[in-house]
Amino acid sequence: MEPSTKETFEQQGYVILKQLYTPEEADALKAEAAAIMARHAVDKSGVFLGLTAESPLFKEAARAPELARVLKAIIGSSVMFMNDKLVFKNASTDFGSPWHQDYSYWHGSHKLSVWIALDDADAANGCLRVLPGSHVSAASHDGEVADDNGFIYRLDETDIDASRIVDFPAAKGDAIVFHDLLLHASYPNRSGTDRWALISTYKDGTQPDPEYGWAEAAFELE
Ligand SMILES: O=C(O)CCC(=O)C(=O)O
Repeated sequence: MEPSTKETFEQQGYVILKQLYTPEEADALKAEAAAIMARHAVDKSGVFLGLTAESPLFKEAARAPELARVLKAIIGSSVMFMNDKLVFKNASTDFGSPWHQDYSYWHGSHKLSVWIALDDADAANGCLRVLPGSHVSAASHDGEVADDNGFIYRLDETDIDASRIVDFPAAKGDAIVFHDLLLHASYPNRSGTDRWALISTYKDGTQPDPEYGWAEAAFELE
């Protein structure tokens, strides 16, 4: 028998959703993100937080029926959207994100992130990389932080067993839902063109947490 979505998630720490959005929907989200960012000063970190807070299109995407179905299968019936961010790599912001667990950034209850390709992504332009099964324990994040690229919590590359890494080459619209202890990173973008991704974070609405200032647009999925 095929493992269920929840079983796969529990074993690997992630599940892949091919074409969660159509290429046209991914293009529309990218255009909307570009318009939002044009209204703001955007720094070189390659991260812009809070798209759903500004855009009904992003709110619609955050509660897409297929996504809600998968999140409820993993989390249970009370699923809270917390916030989203655009992680944009381009010709000038081209560094690979270092290995890390998102849990380091928020603590509290465990959360799920959904990384969604807004451009086709592969090893040449910075696709996501994950370490299956690494979500079962918290790792020590004592990597060197001297490059000014954000990601204050990170592991040294040498702490990662390279033989276990799985790359996630994605067509735009593909998504990966992952546990906040799953170790992940991305390749540098050596292509000179865009590699934009949307990352949305969700939690079990029944679990207590501190007030998170970053979760300004939180809402419960229907
Ligand atoms: O798309 C990427 O480069 C990964 C970004 C990431 O892991 C994060 O922002 O937590």
